Amino acid sequence: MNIRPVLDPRVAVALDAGRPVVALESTILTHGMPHPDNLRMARDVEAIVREEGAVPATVAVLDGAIRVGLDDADLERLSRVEDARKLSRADLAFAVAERLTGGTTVAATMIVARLAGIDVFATGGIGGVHAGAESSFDESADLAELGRTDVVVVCAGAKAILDLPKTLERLESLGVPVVGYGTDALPAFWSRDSGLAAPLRLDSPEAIARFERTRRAIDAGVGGVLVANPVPAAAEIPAAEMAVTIGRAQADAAAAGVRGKDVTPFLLQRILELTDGRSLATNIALVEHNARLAARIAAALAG
Ligand code: PSU
Ligand code: MN
Repeated sequence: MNIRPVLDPRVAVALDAGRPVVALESTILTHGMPHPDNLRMARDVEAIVREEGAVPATVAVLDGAIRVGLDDADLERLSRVEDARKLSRADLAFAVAERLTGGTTVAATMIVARLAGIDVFATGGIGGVHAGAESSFDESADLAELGRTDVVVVCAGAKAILDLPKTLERLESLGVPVVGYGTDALPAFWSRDSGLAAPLRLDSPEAIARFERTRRAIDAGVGGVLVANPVPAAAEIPAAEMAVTIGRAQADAAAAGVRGKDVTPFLLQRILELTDGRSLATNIALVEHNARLAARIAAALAG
């Protein structure tokens, strides 16, 4: 027996017709932002994808069903579920077998997007190698997924709470192309410039579509591409300013003994508190910006 994802009718029709579809993750909703900002963000992001002529497909697991494309009632419910799970690759089948409800991470959303036949996916920032990974071994499953699953992932770079040089090294080892969009610098989520160079650079959705078609023409099973789209200048918090806040949040996480999948949500929440909500406004702005670019890439790939 095959367990197929349940496609929203609008998503199914668009995929059948070869029209652009953009997958969206849901851990950002269940674990990345507080209610009701998370719901507003999810609605705005879907509206932006539609405005660009593509169909949004938010991915989540609801009562054990792998869903691709949620309606407003689903989004509303998911935005307030208290005990929603954070579902990465290791958790997906478990959530289905145990009929659980949860948000899918970048890794799990990539898996589901590929199963559904969706080529482009927008998120905020991917997970990566955590600071102190040389002793904790904490590396997000997002990296290995990028190495094996064929999806174009649009993000604002890796979160500056991570060890960015190590994250770039791992992506290179895994064979993942990292493309700065319109920039030579690797963006760092809240900031436009991490101080590190982006390994590759492309300047238009059409160029990204051409690159993606070329990758597939050379080899199936090429893995993901990471498109790093800098946060709009008006919403950015400069890296030097973020560094102090991030350092405090990391120290608090260590003192509280936070581990495993709780690390990322803890740090995001703590940074939100320490910046009085400014980091949240930046986070929402960059996700919306990524959704728009992802829709344009999906259109270029479909055209
Ligand atoms: N980006 C955000 N907020 C988030 C995340 C990303 O702005 O909450 C989530 C993503 O779902 C990503 C996950 O896949 O954090 C990484 O968690 P971990 O480091 O435990 O793999
Ligand atoms: Mn981890």
